[in-house]
Amino acid sequence: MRIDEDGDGWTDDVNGDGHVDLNDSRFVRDVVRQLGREGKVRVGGVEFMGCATWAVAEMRRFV
Ligand SMILES: [Ca+2]
Repeated sequence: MRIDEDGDGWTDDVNGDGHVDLNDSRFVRDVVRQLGREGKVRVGGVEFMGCATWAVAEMRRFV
């Protein structure tokens, strides 16, 4: 999973600090984990890949 709402092919500054870096991946990870704790999604795992600005999660919506 990568947040790229402006479609420029790069991860967005999701935490709004003006930089795209590992902290954005951490932010996404924390949001995904929180959604899992709240029972809104089922999280299979969250981890970072090569590029520090990528976060990967496996999520399945409850049906
Ligand atoms: Ca940021």
